[in-house]
Amino acid sequence: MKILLTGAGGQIGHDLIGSLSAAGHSVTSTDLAPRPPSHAHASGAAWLGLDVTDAAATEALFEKVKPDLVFHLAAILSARGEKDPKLAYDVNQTGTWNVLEACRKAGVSRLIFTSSIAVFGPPPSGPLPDPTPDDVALHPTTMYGVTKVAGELLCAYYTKKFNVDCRGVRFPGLISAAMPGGGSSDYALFMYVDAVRKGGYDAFARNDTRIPLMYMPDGVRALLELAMADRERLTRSIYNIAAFSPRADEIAASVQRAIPEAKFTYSPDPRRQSILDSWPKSLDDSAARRDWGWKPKYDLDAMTDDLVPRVRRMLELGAILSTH
Ligand code: AKB
Repeated sequence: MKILLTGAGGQIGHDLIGSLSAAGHSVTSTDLAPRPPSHAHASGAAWLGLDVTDAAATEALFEKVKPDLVFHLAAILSARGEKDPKLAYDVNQTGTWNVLEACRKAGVSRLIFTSSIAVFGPPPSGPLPDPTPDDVALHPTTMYGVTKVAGELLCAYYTKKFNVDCRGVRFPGLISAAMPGGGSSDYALFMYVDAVRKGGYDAFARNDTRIPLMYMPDGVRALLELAMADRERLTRSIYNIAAFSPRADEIAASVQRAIPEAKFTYSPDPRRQSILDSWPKSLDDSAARRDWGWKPKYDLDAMTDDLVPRVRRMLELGAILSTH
């Protein structure tokens, strides 16, 4: 299958490109930035420069590549988006519009949209239900969340109106052995990275912070399984997917199983903490389980066991690359 990725230089692209190439697909990776050194493992896949805010360039590239399937990953995440809401609007909102239009014009039949738990926020009537189901009133508190809600609606609109089969997942905070970029959920990954490289971490979140999280291999598998699911089995465009929802101090305890000397402290940053507090504590993903058989493989400790050696390798490789 001919597959095109937008925003391939990010955390999801890093793992998704590898899985797609290993499965024998022809992959075109696109991003505003050149291929990062961390993506050297995917050097067999084509890498093209693309700014999704440029409608003409996006259409021309989709017309040239004519992909069968597109994974739209380009986005400015929640914390960075609050620093520059206009940039978040341009990339996430206009960029998604441009990608959908490019799919429609180039006859791309299937598009995978990556939404987020950031679409949720506390409704005026009280806290979000726990677990939070797919269909609650959406009250995002960040520009990232606002644009993801609009993207979800556009996705359903293009499916109905123009037959671009757009489907997607609402990702929890994703954790992998790659440096994250500008998310509020980044505290969770830094508990691993800084435990390995510095012997501990001063988290920007309270110790009792609890949001849905997922290990990247499960996240990538969810994208692939949803992409390949029969349309007839899907009862909605966008699905909640869940894995585990630990408190920050439970993540610390899990890391200490692998690195007993690691020390953790908590200095909540009010801006990022208020974003984290606005998100669901856990998700109800029963529709994804029912419609396309979604099931996570990793719980918190299984992730820790797999991730710690990978973070060690990532940091060693980074040190090697930076001295050459
Ligand atoms: C973020 O923190 O902004 C992202 C997300 C949960 O979508 N990781």
